[in-house]
This record gives sequence, C-alpha cells and structure tokens, in this order.
Amino acid sequence: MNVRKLAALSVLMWLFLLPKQSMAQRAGIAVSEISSVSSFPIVDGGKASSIYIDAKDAEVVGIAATAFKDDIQLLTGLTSPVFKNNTTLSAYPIIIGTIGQSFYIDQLAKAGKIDRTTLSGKWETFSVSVIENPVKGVKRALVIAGSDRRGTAYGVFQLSRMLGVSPLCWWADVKPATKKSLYIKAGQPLVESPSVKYRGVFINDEDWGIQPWAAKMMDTDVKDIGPKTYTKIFELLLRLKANYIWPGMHPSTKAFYYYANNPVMADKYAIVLGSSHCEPMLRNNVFEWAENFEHEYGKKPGEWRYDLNKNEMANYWTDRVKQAKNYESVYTVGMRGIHDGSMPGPKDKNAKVKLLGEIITDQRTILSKNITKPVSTIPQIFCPYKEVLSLYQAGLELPDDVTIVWADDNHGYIRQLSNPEEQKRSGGSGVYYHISYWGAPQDYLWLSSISPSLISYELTKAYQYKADRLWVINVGDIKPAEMETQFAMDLAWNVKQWKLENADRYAESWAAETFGAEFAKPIAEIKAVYYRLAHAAKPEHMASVTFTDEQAEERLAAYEKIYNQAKSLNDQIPARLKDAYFELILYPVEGALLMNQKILYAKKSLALAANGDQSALTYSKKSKAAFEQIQLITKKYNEEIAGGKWNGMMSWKPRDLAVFKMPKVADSIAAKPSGAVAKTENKIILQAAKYTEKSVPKGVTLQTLKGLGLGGDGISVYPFTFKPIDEKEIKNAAYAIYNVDFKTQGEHQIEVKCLPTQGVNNGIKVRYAISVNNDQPQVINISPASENNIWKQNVLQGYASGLTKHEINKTGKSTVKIYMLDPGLVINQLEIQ
Ligand code: REL
Repeated sequence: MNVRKLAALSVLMWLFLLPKQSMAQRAGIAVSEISSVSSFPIVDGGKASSIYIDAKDAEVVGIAATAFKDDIQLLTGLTSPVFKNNTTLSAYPIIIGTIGQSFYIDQLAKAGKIDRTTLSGKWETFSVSVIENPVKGVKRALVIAGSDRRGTAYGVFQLSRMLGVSPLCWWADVKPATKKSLYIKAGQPLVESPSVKYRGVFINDEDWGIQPWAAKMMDTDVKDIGPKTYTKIFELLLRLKANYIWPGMHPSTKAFYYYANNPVMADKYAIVLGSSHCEPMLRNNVFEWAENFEHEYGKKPGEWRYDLNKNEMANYWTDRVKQAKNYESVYTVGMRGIHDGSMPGPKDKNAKVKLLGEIITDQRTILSKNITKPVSTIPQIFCPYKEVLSLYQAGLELPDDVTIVWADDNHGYIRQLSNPEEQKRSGGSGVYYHISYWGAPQDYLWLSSISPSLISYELTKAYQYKADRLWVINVGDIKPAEMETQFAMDLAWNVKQWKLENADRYAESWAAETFGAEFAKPIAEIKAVYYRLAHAAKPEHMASVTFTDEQAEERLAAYEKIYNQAKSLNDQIPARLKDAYFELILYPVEGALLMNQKILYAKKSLALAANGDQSALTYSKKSKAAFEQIQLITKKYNEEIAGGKWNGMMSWKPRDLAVFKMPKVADSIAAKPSGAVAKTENKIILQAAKYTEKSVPKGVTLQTLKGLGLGGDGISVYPFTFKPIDEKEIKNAAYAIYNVDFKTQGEHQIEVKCLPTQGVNNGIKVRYAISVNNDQPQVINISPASENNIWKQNVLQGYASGLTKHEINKTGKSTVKIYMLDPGLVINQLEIQ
C-alpha cells in the first residue's frame, strides 16, 4: 500500500474511531468481570489489588476501606491488603481518601489528576475514577475521593454496591454471587452528592422487634440496643448513603447516651446524632428524666414543667450539650411531654405558645454558651408533630435558622409544608415521615406496606416545597421495612431518580439489584399487588376496614395469586439468597395473605352460619388455620432463617392488639336462617386514569401515577407548586373527562375516591370540582379540617372521597368532568350510582 493510500486510510480510520472514542470517554466508569486494555483490576488472575488510605484521614475512611476489603472477599474470596502508612503505592492501587485529609488525594489534586473543584468545599460529595499513570511508579489507579469524611465513605460503599454487594447484605442476608475477576472500566468519573442534606432513620416502637432481638443476639451484655447493634445500624446507614439517626427511645430501651460507646461509635461511623420530636436537646426523657434522674443527679427530678422547673430542666439539657458538643449532632428544640404527649404547662393556648417560644430561646442560649460556634450555625430542628403543629400555627416565633421538620399524619400524608414566606427561612425545612407507626387510629408495626409510589409522591412534593434540609424516616425496627427504607434513602440521595412518574418501577430495579435481573420482573409484579392491596387496608388494619363480599373474594384471590407466585419463585431463587427472599418477600406476602384470610374467613363464617349454611364451619377452620400459620412462619423467621440470626426480631402481635388475636368465628349453625341476603351493588366504577379526554393549562401536566392509591393508579397535576385554582376560575384548571353510560334518568350520585392527602400549606385545601354534562361545577374539599373520625377512616381505607348528586335527564352517554383545583390532589376512582 502506498503512503498516500495509507494516509487516506488512517484518516478514515481516525474519522471512524473518533465518535466511538469520544463516546467511550463520555460513558461513565462501569463494573465488568472481563478485563480490557484500560480497565482497572480490582481482582485479576487470582489476586486482589491493595487498598491505600492515609492514617491521618477520618476513622470512617478506615472503616469504609476495611468494609470494602471484606466486600471484595465476599465477592471473590480474595483479600485486598489495606495499607495505612503512606507506603509506596503498588502498580495498580485502590486509593481511598478525603481531600485535605489524605496525602494521596491531595497529591493527585495537586498534580491535576483529580479535579479539586468537584470536591473542595462540597457537602458529602465523592468521585470515583480510574486514573492512568497518576504518580510515578503507578500504572493505573482506582481513586475514591471524598469532599469530606462521609463523602469518601459513600464513594466506597457506592462502589461496593456497583460491584454487587447490596446495602442490605448483612441486614437482610443478601449474599452476593461470587466472581472470579472484577474490573472497573475506565470512563468519566462517577461524581455524586446528595439532594437532601441530613437523611436518616428513626428507630421507633422497638419493644417487639429490634430491642428484644438486640438484647438476645447482639448486645447480650447489657441486654439492650447497645453499641454492637448501633454499629451495625451505622454501617447500614453508610451503605444507604444516609447520615442521620433518631435512636430508639421507648421505655424498653435505655437512653442512647446511657451507653458511653454509643456516641463514640456514631462518631467513628460519622453518623450525625439527633433525637426525636419529643426529646429536646438529645435527652431521652422516658429514661433519663423519669427513670434515671436520681442515679445521675442524686435526687428525684421535679416536675416536667418548664414554667415551674426551669433551672433543673435547663441544667439537664446543658449537661447533654456538654457531653455531645464534640460529636456531630442536630439538636431538636422545643418541648413536649416526657414521652409522646403534649407539653404540660399552661392550659391557655397563647400562654403555651409563649412558653414554647421561651423554651426555644433558652435552649439556644444553652447551645451558644456551650458550643463555640454562632448559634445560627449549630444545626437545630423544630418538629411540629401532632398537637405541636397547632401551636406553630397559632403564632410560635421560631428563630430563622431553625429547620422546620414538617411531619406526616403518621400514615404517610404530610400535613403541611413551607409556604413562600417560610421557604425564605435560612434554616429551611425537612420532613419526618412514617413507614411504621404506633398510635391512633391504628398502629402498623408488623409488616411494611407503604409503597415507593406513595413515599415518592409525598417526599417529592416536600422537596418541591424546599424541604431539602433533613428527612427522617420512622422505620420501626428496620426489619421488615428494609426495601422501603432503602427506597427512601435512595430518594433522599437523588430525588430526581425516583420521581412520582417512575417510582412504581423501583421494586423492579431493587429486585434486580437484590436478587438478580432474572427475578426482577416477577418480584416487582408481586410487590405491586402487595402494595395495592395493602393500600386499601394494611394487614394491621384489616379488622377496621369493611369489604363487600365481592371485594373480599377479589382481595383473597389476588393475595393467593401473589403468594403462589412468590412461593414458586422461591424454588428458583439460588440457595445463597433463600434467607433474604424469605425476609424480604415471602414472609410479608404470606403474612399479609394469612391476616386477610384470618379476618375475612372469620367474617364469612359468621355470615354463613347466620344463614344456616353448613359451609360456615369450613371457613371457621380456614380462619383458625391462617391464625396458626402466622405463628408458624414467624417462628421460622425468628428461629430458622439465617441459622436463627433474627431471633426476637419478628413479632406477629406487636402490642398484643385485638387484630392479631383469633377473631370470633362461627362454631354452630343457626337453626333458623336470618334470611339476610348479600346485597349486590349496582355501581359503575371508573379508574380515574382511564379518562377519555383531558385539558391541561400551560405550565402543568396531568400525570398518571402508577401504583399510587386505591386500585393502583391515580391522576395528579404536576408540578406540585402550581397555584391553587380559585373557585371563580375553575375554567382555568386542568380537567379530565369521563364518558358515562347512564341507564336511568333522575338523581345519581358520584363518589370520587382520592388519595387522602393534606393541603400543601396551612389554609390550602385539597379540592376537585365536578360537573356532569357541563352543568354548574360542584366544588369538594376532600381533606378533613382536623384529624377527626373522617380522617381516621380515610387513612385506614386508603382514600378520602367526595360525594355529589347529579340530576340526569337523559339515558345513554353523559360526560363527567373532574377539575383538579389544588396541588397534591390525586384522584383514583369514580363510583357512580
Ligand atoms: O411515631 C411517632 O413519632 C410517635 O408516635 C412515637 O414517638 C412514639 O414512640 C409512639 O410511637 C408511641 O409511644
């Protein structure tokens, strides 16, 4: 070939290669089991690369590096030595460190090998990169660099997750598949930082799960949730890229600070300590005031009344600040009862508001006297939980830098978010959200059944109202809320990843990550039905929600179907994942099925017996069998799964509530049938998402949200920040039209079933307007003014509804138009009678 031809060919090749090369450069780093010319070998040819950290870096960096070593070992059986003493790097080192703390990282930044600006001064940011010849003697390095100590740890754990180690590895026995080799393909560095500044969990109502389990299996010396348990929780938080905790605080648990090693371990793991809404200034009053005060102070405490016992209380708070000042903490300010009740003191609301304001001022004085920082820079939260919201609404003056942590109604619906004025506060806002709960109208402490779709809807709404400073999720005992906890933390890390439009697909992605791609779709299908059924009545609420015979039958059939799917999938799940599958999928699905069978068959047996039907006794037996089976599977959870590792963790009857007991069933058949015949209902039921036409004004969209609310799908207007539509301007609202075939003329009723959400700000309602055949629209607010009986019923049955009457003067096709007037309104179903 002559030179010209060769030159032409090389230009051609260059042209051909160029887009590919630049594409390869644009692609991010990725994990592979096959080596390529530019990939970094974590494990290659039976050898694992060494890990290098700077001994002067934060302790959590060493913890993360050791965990990474253990993860590699779990994946490949090979050990990566961890070097801490600035030793000479190997040819292919894994370098882990924090900018400004690690000699290695600073050296790389100085040489321009990592981009200092992506890290310097940033909050919890990390970059993971493969770098060619970073320093003399090194061919290629895998560099995990953090902007601060947690950023570095998150980078390490994110990489572990990419390699195939689930964050639930220890907590749900998700054992990874083993691999011979592991490489990181070169590409754009992976750079991440969180959407929400403080993200974490509240270990709550721990008396039937994590406390007895910790006492029996973990902190056996103190028989409590102590440092060994917390260390595991802290590691879980790091793997979930979370940073914050409200520790357990129930009477069965001693205060977090009672065990000196608890805060020490939190600090080593770089976890920020907080305390719940009813434990101001990091003090757990159930134990520290009511039980242990005399031991600590040599005298009995006075009254828990700030107006009467100010000095003693101030001292008590001061002592904790002195103890905690060197740890990273977020101080809860304000005051409630000793436990979860209203603040004792003046009866008059204004006087109460005034006193609360004084308490907060005094608490801030304590903080500024004992911590050498301006008080406005010490993280503080105020949580208007339960009755405290009304004190806030009554005019409590809250210092500008205190973060308002808005609470949900304990059932997953946020009660209020920041209005435009509040959004300007320097302290910003956050959210306290439940996926487990003890209290009125009913607990849900056994299974975990709040869907990612609902979590995403509520928390994304909060985020759009600028609640980005702190999210704390009440996760009960962690188990069996592992997946939902992981979802909430994934969302808090990257709020854009699981938007309301795609949150229903989280289960699939999570199942792929947890159990492998081949199980993703079937698990997601099971989970979707599990969440849909629980939305209409959580297993724990089955005794309080009524279903028609038809609904009960459909419900049981749907549960049986997913249980059978789950059971047959269990046969295919690899042996290493069987325990995980039981804990995360099978137990909750079977438990929910059995609870439904127990309650619904019991009711059926009574109805049949009253009608003299002999088959009643068969249903009594079925109900009893379900009751017994719940106990058997729970015994298995505690005693057999993972070799008995979770002994004490699972209770089938938290708080021994009536719903967990054997319900009344028929034991004899009525000689004289009651003659009651089941009524057949003559209703047209329309799914809101199946509208025939819609009209959407500029700037908003009408979204169909899969997996959200009654029946599974809902419609809602997005973004959440649109201005509520005035009743005089209904024509400007987004609307959906439904064609309805009326068989008779005259009065008809339309019930519109909606997600029981609450107004986005104080004073904003949750309204729709309805008009049939273009008659005058009727405006309905579905959000009760207070947590009254209607609210109670709404949260248990999973919907709030409006009922309107319409005069239909022709048979055949009519049009029903629903206008969406307020942000946060989700319509699920229309029932026409
Ligand atoms: O969920 C909550 O935040 C509260 O109800 C709890 O603080 C409290 O532990 C309650 O569950 C019962 O005591």
